[in-house]
Amino acid sequence: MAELTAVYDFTENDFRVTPDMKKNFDDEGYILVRGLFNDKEMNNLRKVFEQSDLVSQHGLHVDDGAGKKTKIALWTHPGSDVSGMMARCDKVVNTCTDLLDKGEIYHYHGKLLYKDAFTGGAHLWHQDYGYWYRNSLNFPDLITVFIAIDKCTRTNGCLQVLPGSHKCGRVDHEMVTEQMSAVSERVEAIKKVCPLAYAEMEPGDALFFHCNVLHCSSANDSPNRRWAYLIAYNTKDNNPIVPHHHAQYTPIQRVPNSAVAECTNYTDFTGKEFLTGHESKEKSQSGNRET
Ligand SMILES: O=C(O)CCC(=O)C(=O)O
Repeated sequence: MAELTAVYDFTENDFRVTPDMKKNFDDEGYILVRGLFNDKEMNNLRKVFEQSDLVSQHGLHVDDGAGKKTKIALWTHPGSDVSGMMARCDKVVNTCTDLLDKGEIYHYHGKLLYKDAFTGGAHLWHQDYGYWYRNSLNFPDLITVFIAIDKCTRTNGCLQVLPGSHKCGRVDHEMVTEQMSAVSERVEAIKKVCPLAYAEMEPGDALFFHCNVLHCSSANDSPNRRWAYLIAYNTKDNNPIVPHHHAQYTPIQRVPNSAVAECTNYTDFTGKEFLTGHESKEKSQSGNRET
């Protein structure tokens, strides 16, 4: 089984999206940037997720259909805690803007996916646009950055992707227990021409991927936690027709990269607007579950 090949190292002072990175993104649907966030920045982020009441107050558990739960906390706007600074900082926003290349982007939502040791559930094969499409977004002009909080390996349920699958366009999805899943016959057919690759990552690595890339992750049967912070951006020109549980166009209040390490707000989540269990159930009933 392959590993990702479009891999770059973050360089502190001169990092930018190069023509090679852009070509990789267009051809493969992703790039992996090693060390986008350093240890100091990641330790600062961990304080938000580990020492505040974010998980206990806002965490939701979704059945993965195999006896385990996928666990998620999801919010609409970035806010001004450390996770918000990450979502608003230049190195993330510029990279997403340049890779997508569709003009101004805005924060569509952020989420913590906390896959705990032995108990963390699977994410079934899907495209993010497979369900975001149902949020009245006309174009697949969205990008996600997956930031590894813990080491992500095959044994603790790292992301698995089908590079190049974004070129298939949006494929049909259906509800499987409580998750939206791409139709399995089509996934198996696409795997033959877009072979599966594992996104093994170190803490601070960031995977930028297009919203039509097919991806999944397996359950965590290992003794090692696998938490990840995912930030989704939509384009201003693709503002949803119908307001819903993710953000309408809202300009990003940009901050310099230094704001991530300097931020000392770990507990004030003013403005984030968390998805509640009630809203989540409603989405599920309309076939639009966020996982
Ligand atoms: O974190 C994971 O393992 C998968 C997350 C994912 O696929 C998603 O949120 O769309």
